Amino acid sequence: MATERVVIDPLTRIEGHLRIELECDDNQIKNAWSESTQFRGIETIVEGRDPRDVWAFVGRICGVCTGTHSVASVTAVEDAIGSNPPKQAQLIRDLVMASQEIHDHVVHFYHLHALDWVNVVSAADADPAKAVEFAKSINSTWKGNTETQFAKVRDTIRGVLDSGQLSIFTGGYWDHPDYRLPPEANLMAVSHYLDALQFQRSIIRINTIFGGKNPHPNFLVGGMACSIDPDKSETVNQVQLDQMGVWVNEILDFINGCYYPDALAIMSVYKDYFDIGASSPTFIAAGMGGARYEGGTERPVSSGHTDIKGGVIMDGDYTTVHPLDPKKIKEYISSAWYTYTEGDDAGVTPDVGETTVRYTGPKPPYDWLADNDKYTWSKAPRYDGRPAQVGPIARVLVAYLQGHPKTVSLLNDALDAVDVPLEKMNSTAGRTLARALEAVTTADHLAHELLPAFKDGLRHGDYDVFDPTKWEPSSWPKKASGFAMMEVARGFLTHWVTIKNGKVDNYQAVVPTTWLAGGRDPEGHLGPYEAALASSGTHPLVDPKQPLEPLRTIHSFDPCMSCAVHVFDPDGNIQVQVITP
Ligand code: NFE
Ligand code: MG
Repeated sequence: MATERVVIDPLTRIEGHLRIELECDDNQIKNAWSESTQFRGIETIVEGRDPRDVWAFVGRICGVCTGTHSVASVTAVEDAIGSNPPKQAQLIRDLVMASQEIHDHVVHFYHLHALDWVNVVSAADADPAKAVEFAKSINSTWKGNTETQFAKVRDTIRGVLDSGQLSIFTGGYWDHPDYRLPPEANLMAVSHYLDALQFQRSIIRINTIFGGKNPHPNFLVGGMACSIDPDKSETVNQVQLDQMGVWVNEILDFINGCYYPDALAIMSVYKDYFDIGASSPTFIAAGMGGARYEGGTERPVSSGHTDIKGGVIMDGDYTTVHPLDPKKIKEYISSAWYTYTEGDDAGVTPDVGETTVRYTGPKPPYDWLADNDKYTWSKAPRYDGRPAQVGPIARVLVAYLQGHPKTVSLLNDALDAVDVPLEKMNSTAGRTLARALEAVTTADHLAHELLPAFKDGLRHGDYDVFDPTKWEPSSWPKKASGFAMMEVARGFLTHWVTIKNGKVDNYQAVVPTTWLAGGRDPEGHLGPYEAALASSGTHPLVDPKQPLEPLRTIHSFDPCMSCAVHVFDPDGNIQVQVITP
């Protein structure tokens, strides 16, 4: 069979603009290109500005992982100027980041990824009583698992189908032959999809309390902008802390009783996806999810999971975790529309990174980008020359290999339940399962470590949330540089700042989705999205008009192109142009 070119553009149920070009043969993907078609350039916007303002600009890199870039920014600036935020301020940032991560994982699983596995149309045929039985059989303890609720959802779905307008479910590949769940499982999952809409709206109010609003909460170089005192009406006080306790309990109920059992059960049904979508076998994590990590290897972790260190799993060797050395990070642009003073095949470390745009692609509309060396706005970060996977899968593997008790016991149980070995976590199903598993450990950390530590500080009268000693630029050196390492929902995030005479001289963000969605490097290594689709040569694509299988694999990374880069056309020689749901 002749090689067939397939373009998926836009790939939807993600944040931002992603185009995937594929070459397929015999219903299998043989080559793939990950193309970010939107330029944003926020790194250049902050040059010349007051470093204390940068958090507000870079926070707008993304509305999905909202707040993460702001926390990375204030941390990098504090590293540069030598500011030390008080412990309570650090704990507030950790609470905000942990809530954000849980929120993000739930939105991803139910609203962005679940419909790759769950068939909404089939749910119309379900028996609500049997759906309750199904929920019990997978150990789902969620309060929404009632016959009344399931009947209501089923009737709503029937009504929507009868109307002929599928609303938020329009454009799904509902007659694709590879939807495998029974109607009752589909009904339960759609019901949980709707519950998750309420849940994510409710729990993120933790961030509105500490950050004043959400998305884009307020932050502050040297601490936090919210004052705290349990006894005052105008500050974060006891009433709000009690309310937060209620939301944290909701988080535990939903994650442990709904999200995790759903993800485990669904991935068990699609077990062959542990053999599909293996990607770059190097994994980077600065530590565990739900915690913030300061500075370099030489500096201690300020708070959070102090028992887990940053680490790198190299080249698929699951026996050793190497120390994480941020000096080994370089960004390449040989496949991206930028230029470097040293030449476009150079690798540049982010402390002296360059963001010089040079678009050399075709004038839109275009048919096919991959014939050009440069085909994306996303740079290609490499660790010691290697493409690397970041995100829940990297964090879970690094924590597991370092013996983090909760991760070890959960992952061992999960691997037993689906009956696959550890190495198979490098797969489409593995990434999805790891994200759910991490939601459990982060919820546990939030409820049982972070919130109690914060309240304990209050009990001892510790209301201090700001270090004023380095606020005035006159207290800074003439030239300073700093960086921050974080773990955010999609993975390993670093921000790098150079300050000269009180202004930002250079700013670089090396972002999880840039690690994952970047294209080829000068050595020809594929980026992780590309490798997941193309490196095996056997990734299925049964019907190019309904590219459900590559969608499952790309969604398993939880793409956010707005973060990654901080026009398309349906005509021409392409055999299939697909608009995805
Ligand atoms: Ni826009 Fe982000 C996260 C960051 S990802 S979502 O999580 O940083 O690349
Ligand atoms: Mg960048």
